Amino acid sequence: MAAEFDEEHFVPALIVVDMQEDFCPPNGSLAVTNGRSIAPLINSLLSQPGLVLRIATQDNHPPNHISFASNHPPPDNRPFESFVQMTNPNPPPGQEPETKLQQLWPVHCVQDTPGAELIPEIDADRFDLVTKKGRHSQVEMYSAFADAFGNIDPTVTMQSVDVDITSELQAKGVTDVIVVGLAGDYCVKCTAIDAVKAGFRSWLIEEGTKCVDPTGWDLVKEELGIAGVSVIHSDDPVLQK
Ligand code: VGL
Ligand code: ZN
Repeated sequence: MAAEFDEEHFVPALIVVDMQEDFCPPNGSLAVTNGRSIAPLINSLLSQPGLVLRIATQDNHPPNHISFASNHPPPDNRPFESFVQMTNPNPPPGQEPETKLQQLWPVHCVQDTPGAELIPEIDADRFDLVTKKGRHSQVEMYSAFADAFGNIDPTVTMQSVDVDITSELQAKGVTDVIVVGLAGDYCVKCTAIDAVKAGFRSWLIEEGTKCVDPTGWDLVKEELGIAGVSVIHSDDPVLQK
């Protein structure tokens, strides 16, 4: 069930996902077409007075990250095409570690490199909180709520993320999370879905994102709807509150 607007209980936060140089033209190693073009809309959202928390996420990988195609031997090292198996290094107590297929990417957002920086077009001064994710070499982390295995408290054992954003949102009494940024079919999608899992109403602004593969967006929207995320336009009444 998609989120419905509840004016009586509406405490919104904005999450701006991965607006980083490596995801933007002209020089990003994993540039999303027109990625930079959504910055003005994001800045106008950031200036909305009703938000109680404005969060930025940053992909922040070590050089030996499992998602980099170049860290694997041929023939399984083709960015965008190859997959490798990864194993949950932090399985729940008493359970066998789960395995998953990991899609491979060009090297991107390496810790302490220019490609990992937020793009200067975004009004970063407005963020209350910036969180870095994907810091564990053996695990993918598309959303800042949880890694690919759904581990939601990775701060202690996995070094996957530096801030527990669920706790931060709860501490401010947030009911609704509005999600924008890059890329619509990966980190934005997973952030919006994990926000539902974490107990928030979740809204994804269609004009506030761009996809690695724009031709797949309709399918992604179906997936989002099934997961309980509401995909809205930037003129939606929810955003005027
Ligand atoms: C992302 C692929 C790999 C994203 C991050 O920000 O959507 N995509 N790492
Ligand atoms: Zn990444």
